[in-house]
Amino acid sequence: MLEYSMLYPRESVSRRAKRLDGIWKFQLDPAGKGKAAGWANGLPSPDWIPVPSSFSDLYTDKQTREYAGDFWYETQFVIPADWEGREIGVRFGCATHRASVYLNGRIAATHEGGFLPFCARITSLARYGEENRLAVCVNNELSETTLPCGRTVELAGGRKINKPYFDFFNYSGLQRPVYLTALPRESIFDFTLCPRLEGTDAEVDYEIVTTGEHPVEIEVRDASGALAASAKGKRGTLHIPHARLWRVRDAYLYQFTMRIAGENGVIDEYSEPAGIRTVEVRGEDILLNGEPVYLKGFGKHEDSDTVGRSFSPAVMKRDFELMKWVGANSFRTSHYPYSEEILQAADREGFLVVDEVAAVGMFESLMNFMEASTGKQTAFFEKPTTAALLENHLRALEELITRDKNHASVILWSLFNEPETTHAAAAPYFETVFRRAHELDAQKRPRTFALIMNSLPHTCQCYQFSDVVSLNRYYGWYVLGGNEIEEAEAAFRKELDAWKELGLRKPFLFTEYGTDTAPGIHKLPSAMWSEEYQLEYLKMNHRVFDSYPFVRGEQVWNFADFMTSEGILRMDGNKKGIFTRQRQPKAAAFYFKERWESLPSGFKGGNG
Ligand code: BDP
Repeated sequence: MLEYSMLYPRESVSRRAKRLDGIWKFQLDPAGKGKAAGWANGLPSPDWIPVPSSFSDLYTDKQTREYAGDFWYETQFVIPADWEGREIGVRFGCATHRASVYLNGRIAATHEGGFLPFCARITSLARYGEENRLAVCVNNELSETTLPCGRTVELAGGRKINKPYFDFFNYSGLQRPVYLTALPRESIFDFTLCPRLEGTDAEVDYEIVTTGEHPVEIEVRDASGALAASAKGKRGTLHIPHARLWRVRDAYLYQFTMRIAGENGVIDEYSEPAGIRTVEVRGEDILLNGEPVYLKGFGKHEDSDTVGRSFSPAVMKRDFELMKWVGANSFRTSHYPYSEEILQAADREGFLVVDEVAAVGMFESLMNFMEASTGKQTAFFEKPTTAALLENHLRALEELITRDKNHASVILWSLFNEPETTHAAAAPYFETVFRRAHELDAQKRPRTFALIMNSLPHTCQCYQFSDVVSLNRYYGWYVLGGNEIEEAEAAFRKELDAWKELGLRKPFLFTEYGTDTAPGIHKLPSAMWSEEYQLEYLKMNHRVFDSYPFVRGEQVWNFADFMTSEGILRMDGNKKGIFTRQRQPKAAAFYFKERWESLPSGFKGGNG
């Protein structure tokens, strides 16, 4: 079990959660001397910065934008006097990629991994009724033992630069909201919901973990506030007669409220909205509430102009509006766990989420998107560093599943993106990660990973672990592009025929396919990079998908154009968006709208 609670910071009769977001102090620490020099007691010559934000695109000089190393944040706040006696914490939505947190000059917490929340418990370091100084040393270096993978190299002049093994800009910093929290000494630490359907009723098995021994009760209210079920005890089953289910694009949420009851009233109360649904894979079907669904949607990024990877409620809203407009029903959180607020929105909107851990770049290459199709192999899981990587991977998985396990929207865990799978040494690594996901998830959701172009039926040593086989394929772009598109189609069909031959009886999902497309470039006849070629390519891909009944979903790469490292294959970032980075449609968006809105409701047995 994790040493801090992953529950979302919500206020209640017994809980306080105060946003610390705003303008903080900020200073780069290229020599890495801040810790020894006591910067935790006050930054020597700080700039100012908004929190949350990604620092890179705020600055005009290249060295800051591309900065790799330690960098510091500082802020001050008063902890109310009457909070004394409670458990006080500073809860970070994320710190990319690792952080050391100090309160009043003393270390309060460290955390590894840049896309999941953690809480620095500061009860004993806090000064009550006074100002407190919070300092955070963040580090954004990449390595082969931490997630996501890459390298950090030192140039001759001593400057460090990052070399990501992944195709998105290494935005970093305090990119999500930060809260000051106060909880009662005895509190609700975690809870797990596991729904089953019995005819028109729902049975929801639950478990509540608290930090004490007082009795616990739970109640469920429907959207009108009426009591739908209640139970006593730390574990049990809630019986909800005639339950209204959570469905694709027709979400219904109940409010689950847990209480620790004391001799003198409520000790702690925590409430969370949650949907009731089941999910399972049976044969080639992905079943939601027992009915097959066909996934229509996107691989996405948390990425937009100026704010980089920082959580922006406005961008989130726009993205959901666009996804609804285009007729999508799903997305993958490529290539890292997204902000919790995005999953909460998916719950409300009825979107299906493929929830991905930040296990990307486990293929040693600065251009894996190119090199994978050349058949390059990198024996990534046979290194002296593999054991340390696995440990970090398992820890990130535990944090992810603990954070996201109660979201109805999360239907599939994605445990890697495009790892090396062609060496036998990958298999034990995969087996451990896949097994752990099942152990951690009470709902036993299906698991998958996105297969890179060289992970083929006859070369991949790991597809057998997946409950859903997810393919990232670029026939007609990285392979046989442009004027060779007929050859691309033939090669694509040949690969799918080979998968069919294996007779896996599992659903297949396309988690990536796409072409870089410069918005506004029109060509008759089409040429690669034009809006016309994007359409031609998509139509070819869909023709192929539609002729294989085991293909149960299409998530095009990417929802929107996004920023990457600079390089000869990227012009102001990756241009595979169906929307531009400013969230306006390319021609392909109108084509998707037509296709997705007109796929018959029983498409491939589905109702999505
Ligand atoms: C795949 C990666 C993705 C890239 C994409 C591309 O999974 O992150 O952005 O291809 O090349 O290699 O556009």
